[in-house]
Amino acid sequence: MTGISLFLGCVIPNRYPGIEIATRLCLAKLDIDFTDIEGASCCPAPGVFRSFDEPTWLALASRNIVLSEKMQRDMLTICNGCFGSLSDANHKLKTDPELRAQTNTHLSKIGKEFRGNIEVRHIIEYLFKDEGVEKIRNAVEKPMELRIAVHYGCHLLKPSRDRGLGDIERPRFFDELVEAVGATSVDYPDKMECCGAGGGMRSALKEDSLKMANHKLSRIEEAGVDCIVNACPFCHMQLDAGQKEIKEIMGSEYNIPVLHYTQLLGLALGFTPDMLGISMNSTNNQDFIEKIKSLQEDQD
Ligand code: 9S8
Ligand code: 9S8
Ligand code: COM
Repeated sequence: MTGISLFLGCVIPNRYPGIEIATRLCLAKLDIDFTDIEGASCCPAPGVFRSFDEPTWLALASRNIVLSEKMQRDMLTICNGCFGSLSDANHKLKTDPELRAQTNTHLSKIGKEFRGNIEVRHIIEYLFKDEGVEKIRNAVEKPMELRIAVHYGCHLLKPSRDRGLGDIERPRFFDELVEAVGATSVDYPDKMECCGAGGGMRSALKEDSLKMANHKLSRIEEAGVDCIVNACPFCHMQLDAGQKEIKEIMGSEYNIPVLHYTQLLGLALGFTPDMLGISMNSTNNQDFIEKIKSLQEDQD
């Protein structure tokens, strides 16, 4: 199999296009062969579709997988939700002949068939396993000497029996990728807790969902970091736009910058904050942008 296909999902192209640009710039700079998936739809979001109707979830997810099968490329996701949905669907359809036959009946109406011959990947485990920390470290042009709170999010690691990513209570692979760019991953209490957005929480129970984000943000604030780094646009939105909403609803005030890993990596690979759309966040910390610029200039 040569190369990968890039699955963008919904939130990144629509809400945080800077993350899409950052991903494209990083993949190209690392010489990773990637291509777009023409005609891809929503994965669909696991917390919503899978919870309501499994056959519909599998039909929609398998249609996306088949588009990548046609190109003979593994699928690269840059969102925990997309990874959870597509890799779980792929796994189920590969291992359950009955579900596969049912799903293929739906797919046949649009002239498609699930074959089960590709893998679904998440950019963090992909960079860690297939590219390696050493390659990232060697590619860094502007070490990002920042103190960082890493937020894994839930669907990257769970269900753990299917993910095979080792210790899910104290994982290290994401932290190692963060440290490869010259940063320090700062430990903080309740690091593995959910951001509160997933499973439809952010849409259905906004206040409860923000309570969870508030708890997480307060722990991160106490740890004293320059920014939060995540690998999921839902977590990104919750922790970024959520800071404004928390201020309005609960009064707690934060000003913690939030980056997707591809934006952090992009900075270390020499792209400017503007090129990576970092100021398109809701929580816009000008001091942070200045700090990055001066870190980048020092190394010129
Ligand atoms: S697609 Fe539609 S809503 Fe979303 S971003 Fe990630 S999960 Fe898949
Ligand atoms: S954490 Fe819990 S379910 Fe999830 S992955 Fe992204 S959103 Fe935040
Ligand atoms: C969270 C995805 S990343 S969902 O809200 O659970 O579908």
